[in-house]
Amino acid sequence: MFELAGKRVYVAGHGGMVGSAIIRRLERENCEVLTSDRSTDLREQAAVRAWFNDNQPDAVILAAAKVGGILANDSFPAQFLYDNLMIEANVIEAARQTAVEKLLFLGSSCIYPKLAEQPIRESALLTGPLEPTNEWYAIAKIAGIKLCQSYRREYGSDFICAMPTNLYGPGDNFDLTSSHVLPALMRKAHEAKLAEAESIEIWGSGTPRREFLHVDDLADGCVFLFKNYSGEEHVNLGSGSDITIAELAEIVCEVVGFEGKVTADAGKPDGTPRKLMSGDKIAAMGWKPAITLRDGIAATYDYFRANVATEANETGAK
Ligand code: GFB
Repeated sequence: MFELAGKRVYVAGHGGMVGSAIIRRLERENCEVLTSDRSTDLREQAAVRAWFNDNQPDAVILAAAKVGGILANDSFPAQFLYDNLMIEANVIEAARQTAVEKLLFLGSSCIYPKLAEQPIRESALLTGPLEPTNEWYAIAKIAGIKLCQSYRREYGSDFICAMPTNLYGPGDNFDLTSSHVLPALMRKAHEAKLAEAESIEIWGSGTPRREFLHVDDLADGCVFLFKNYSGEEHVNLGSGSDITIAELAEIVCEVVGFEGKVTADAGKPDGTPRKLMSGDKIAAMGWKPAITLRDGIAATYDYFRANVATEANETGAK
């Protein structure tokens, strides 16, 4: 439905894990990719308007966001709400003002009620209370969906929304205080292996279930939707299966080669008990993910070792 070839496509958030994966994927589309540098603060309306007026993109993929794991979400509620509201409002409005032909907004599976029926269908949005640890981020993302829907209704803008599940892959944040679970466990297992430690600690009980999608699959799904979907309802983008955090820790330890124990820190939050999304809607359109969790974790570990694990870590190994 939408031809990307020959188009000027602005990827907002190109420096992040998602934005950089989308740029890698767009290399196969024969389009011109535009990015903005740090001098354009997407939270500042005037700066965003000026960038759009100067660059006149035909299409926009809005992957810029303040993101983080459960602790970061819980610790910085104002930043997660304000930054994300401002980024999405500024980019979406500037896209309308400059007559952008198509825009894709990226949300998050945390928009759904904490106790939503599983697997979670798109229609579960706004049917129940949110998970408290990330309701600030969730409300900002729900506002982004509603902006796209309202612009579609009022202005006829072809703005669509994708809801990714928990993502991981190259370019992820491996900082133990602000990251999501998968990169955190990878770093813990890697450092424990080097230090010949007896155990690593996971947060919470280890029983929550999460669905993980490799960011290259996410990027492929986004480009698929960009080309093939035009509708008001957001579309889930996931892998279709979930595992417990304890099971995830086991796989990560196997891939990393850490053979010690995994212990649980019950003082840390579990968050939502389960978050498996239904992928029926995008599957019916003809898209499915390609990267298995184990392969994706192995590839991410290669990335971690090459780009994140410091020389000091490696030479510290016995
Ligand atoms: O990935 P994560 O931080 O985010 O945590 P959420 C997932 C689960 O892993 C929680 C547990 O039950 C954590 O308690 N966990 C165990 C750990 N060990 C660790 C660890 O070392 N680090 C981290 N970070 N978790 C986020 C939301 O929720 O998901 C965001 O806060 C966003 O808003 C994102 O939606 C996709 O899945 O709980």
